[in-house]
Amino acid sequence: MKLTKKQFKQDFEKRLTTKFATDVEKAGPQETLAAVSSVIKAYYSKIWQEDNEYKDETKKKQAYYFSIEFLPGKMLKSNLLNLGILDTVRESLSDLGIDLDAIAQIEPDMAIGNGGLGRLGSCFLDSAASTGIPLNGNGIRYSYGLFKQKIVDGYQVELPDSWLDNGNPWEIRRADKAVEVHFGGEVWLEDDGTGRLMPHYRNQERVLAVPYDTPMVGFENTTVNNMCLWRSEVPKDLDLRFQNLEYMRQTAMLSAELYPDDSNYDGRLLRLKQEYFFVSAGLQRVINHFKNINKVPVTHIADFISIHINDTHPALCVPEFMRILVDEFGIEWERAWNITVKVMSYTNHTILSEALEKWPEEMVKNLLPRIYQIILEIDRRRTADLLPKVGAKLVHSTRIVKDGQIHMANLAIIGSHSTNGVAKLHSDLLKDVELHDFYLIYPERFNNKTNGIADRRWSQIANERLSGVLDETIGKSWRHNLNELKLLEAYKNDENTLERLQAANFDNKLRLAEYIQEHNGITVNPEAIFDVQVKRLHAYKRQLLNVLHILKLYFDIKDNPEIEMVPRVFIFGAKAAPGYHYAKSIIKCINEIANMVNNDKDVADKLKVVFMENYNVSLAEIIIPAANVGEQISLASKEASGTSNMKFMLNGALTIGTLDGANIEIFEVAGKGNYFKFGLTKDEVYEYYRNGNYNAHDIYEQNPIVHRILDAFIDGTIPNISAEGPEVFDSLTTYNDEYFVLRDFNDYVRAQKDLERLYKNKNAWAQASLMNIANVGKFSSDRTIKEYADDIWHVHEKK
Ligand code: 26W
Repeated sequence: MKLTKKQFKQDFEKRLTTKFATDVEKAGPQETLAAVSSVIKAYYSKIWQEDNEYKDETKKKQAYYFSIEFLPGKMLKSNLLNLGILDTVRESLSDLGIDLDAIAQIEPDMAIGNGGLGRLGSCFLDSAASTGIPLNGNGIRYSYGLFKQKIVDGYQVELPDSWLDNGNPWEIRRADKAVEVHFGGEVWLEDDGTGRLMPHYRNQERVLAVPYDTPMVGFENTTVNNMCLWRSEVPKDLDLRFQNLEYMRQTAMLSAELYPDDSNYDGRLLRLKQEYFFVSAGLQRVINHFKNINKVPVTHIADFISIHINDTHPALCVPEFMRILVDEFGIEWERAWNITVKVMSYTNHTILSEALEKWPEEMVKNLLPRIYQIILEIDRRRTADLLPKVGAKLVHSTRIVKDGQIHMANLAIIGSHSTNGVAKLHSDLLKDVELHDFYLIYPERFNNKTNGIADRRWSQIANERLSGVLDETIGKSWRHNLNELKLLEAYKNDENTLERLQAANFDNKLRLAEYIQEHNGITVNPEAIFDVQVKRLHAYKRQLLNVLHILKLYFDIKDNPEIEMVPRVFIFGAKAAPGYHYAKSIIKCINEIANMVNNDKDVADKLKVVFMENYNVSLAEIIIPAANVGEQISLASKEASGTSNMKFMLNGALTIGTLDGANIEIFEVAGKGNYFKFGLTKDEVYEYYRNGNYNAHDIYEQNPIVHRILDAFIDGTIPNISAEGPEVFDSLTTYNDEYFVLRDFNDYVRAQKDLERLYKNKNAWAQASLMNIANVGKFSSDRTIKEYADDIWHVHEKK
């Protein structure tokens, strides 16, 4: 949009008066932020309204991304950038003595997700809007987002994230579009007089679902899509029988809290309730909208909408859509089923069995009696249909209802026309191993969609220094099309460019060093290698492998304080699920090792270990641009894709990583010599599983370096871990090291040495860094979302 400084200042000052009865001089930072946000909202609202009209008039097909998590982070700068007014607004505010970045910093992170899954959803919504693809989000407006992490005595402590305290300037509450969602009670079927069985209900609990719309503003275009988040409330005309405090509390609780676990299936009733709540409300709204806009029968709905099931949490979309078609529109079962399968598609994000959702039949039956009947009927018909075609064995292994449980992944695969993994390796594993039986039955449904990132946030917003250098070197086309970064390759031997790229990184390191000084009280040397591992804490991600390597370096120094070593700063950011005891123990160990290393005179500034509290999207925006090295060291086959790996690459960090998830594709395009690969391959891992011949204790006994490092956990070398040390030690020895940390240790150390060697050669390192940036184009989520739109949803870009 076009905006002059004069206009903005006028709008801003007026808003301070009309909304807050104050002025530039007297306004506090919260008021300033609120007034700026409110002005910006007015700017995009017009575009939003027009785009909605365009969508309604053209009736073009739209896709809906159902996800129990989103992780957008802060919105102010992203909205400014996308509207094309970031510089104008920054300068205008500066004229008024206001620092935009300081104001932007106090906006709370919208943290209604845990990690990769939610962040991917937000990258997709950003990219869809930016490429003109009609894709809308559907989720839950949790009053409390992901907990705030505090480190106390080295331990993680969880504090509530009440992000709505100062209101949310971006959202619009749409009370007129509220719908009801029903739970429990009894259901029975009666002939409606025409021979059709219709459901009748008694004693159902009613919950009001109120949508809050947050605009997803496209990058310098006219598209504004919607992220619809549902809040649970008590219906105003509540049946007296339910008019009690406990019920009211429960109803309000539905959208109160995000489940802070992204690794383990949690079979709690409230979670199942949340899943049905946003699925039912979302589908009702989508179908209501379809009815209002299109004057065609609902049997044509597959030509107008597409529903995406992001992991299994929204898998109830399948039976709920069937319920609406069959019960509410009176569509015959087989026909309804064909429509449902056409409309639905599903993404799998993990092969970890402990994360696979299954719900006890009794629970589903009691909470969602009609949905339960429909699931049984789907399962019954499918079994009858397939038995003669594929045989009992395959039918049984892929059944939805089995052993008293409802298998949500099975429901999602069977009830949709597309199942995809999130990186090549992961999708292959789904076909060949994890979902092989499904693949045999429905081969045409399986496909890969390698993840991507909203590159504008991770470069243009998070790394303005680098962005500036890129503009000066290759022009600005890369800001619209990340593939244009390829132009940078021509400067691989241009010393001036290499120097300026490194200088940008150095400035970001200074910024991070300052942050670390302020928040951790640790002085770090900006000349050191900034070696970063930021992601949720999970055993399979192997933060522990990183830790063992740090201890190796530490002992190298202790043995020989004069040893030559490129100084390193190891930086961690990680939240552990509150109930994940082992992960919390690792955090404690990291913090105690940090204390030990950072305060050891022998170490001087050769080694620093920093655990950064409360890792979230905003912190990532400070850390990643300052990294030299990104650690992507999960056990091969376990990390479905990873997406921070792509953010590091975009920011010019080199990856040290295993052949897992999207690392493989990153290595492919980064080119030899520009990354550090180590460790078992997925085939070697599976070979160990087949043979059962991995023996971690042998490694401990036979490798003196490993022996000494592990002993440090139990012999008092590392202080203050009398409970956690033995736990970690035992996990690696007695319990045979589930994620092959010891098996990969030697090769990891080797790769780390290669890395150090390259870093000593400033020019060669800068070249490798440049090659990472130049080849990151594939990992823009603009590319990913186009693939979903073309191959799965069949929705089209606005021209
Ligand atoms: C039921 C609890 C639960 C909650 C969330 C189980 C599993 C999940 C997610 C599937 C976990 C997740 O976030 N997976 C990550 O998804 C990213 C986006 O595709 C990938 O990049 C990560 O590799 C994958 O771990």
